[in-house]
Amino acid sequence: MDERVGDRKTVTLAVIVRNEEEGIRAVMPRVDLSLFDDCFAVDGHSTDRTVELLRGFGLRVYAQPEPGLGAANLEARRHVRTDAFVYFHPDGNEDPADLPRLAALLRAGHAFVVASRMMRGARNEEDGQLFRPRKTANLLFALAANLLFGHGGNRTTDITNGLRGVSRSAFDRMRLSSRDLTFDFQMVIRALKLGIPITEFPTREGARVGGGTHFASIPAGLAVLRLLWREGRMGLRGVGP
Ligand SMILES: Nc1nc2c(ncn2[C@@H]2O[C@H](COP(=O)(O)OP(=O)(O)OP(=O)(O)O)[C@@H](O)[C@H]2O)c(=O)[nH]1
Ligand SMILES: [Mg+2]
Repeated sequence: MDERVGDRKTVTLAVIVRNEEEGIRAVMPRVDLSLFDDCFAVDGHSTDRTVELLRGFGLRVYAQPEPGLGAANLEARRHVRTDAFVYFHPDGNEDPADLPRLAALLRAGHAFVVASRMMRGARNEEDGQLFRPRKTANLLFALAANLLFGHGGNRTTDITNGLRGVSRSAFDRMRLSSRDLTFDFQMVIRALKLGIPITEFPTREGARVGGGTHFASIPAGLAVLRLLWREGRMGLRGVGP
């Protein structure tokens, strides 16, 4: 729990997006913006109608100054004025029906809340397949992070799901620096190192609606491995200068 337990916290929705016009058309009508005290988007210089569509849904849209998913997430933090905020990606993978639960947990004072695709009751995009390389890699990285950095029973089951919320104070304590796709994993590692409780609930991952992925699996896995190495070298409780 965060400092002022019992107080009702204010929460922002931060939509993180790059070239997702089909996803936005399909997903944003199902997002209840009234759940949040503030809503905006951070766009990665989309070349399709993403920005225009988001403005049509009443969102302020900020262009990220540096490239990369992590850079977009850091830019989002600069515009948050509420106690906590939620990252949401309207490409079809994330279920807008999870947003009330995320907002409620943050309002109740939970410092870091992750929708997990890997726990009991959840569904991952590879479930139902015989070979699940992405899920297996994800679970192995989670195991490594828990063994290396977890303490006091705090643990992760899903290191990379982008649907998550965090209090502003917990986020600032994490001193995050990843500019690329490793940002989500760095958040989890820093929460483990700092003993910031990770609250998870099961989610069902949907299929991407349109467009293509921004991240190929093998380079993504290697980047995550390098991050794990760097975080290990920084010390089991170290979060950098
Ligand atoms: N602002 C911003 N958003 C990004 C950037 N890269 C990816 N995104 C968004 O982040 C979300 C996650 O990227 P995806 O390409 O869907 O990654 P993924 O979910 O692992 O891959 P899929 O299984 O294909 O959906 C999507 O909503 C993207 O539009 C970026 O550099 N800047
Ligand atoms: Mg996706």
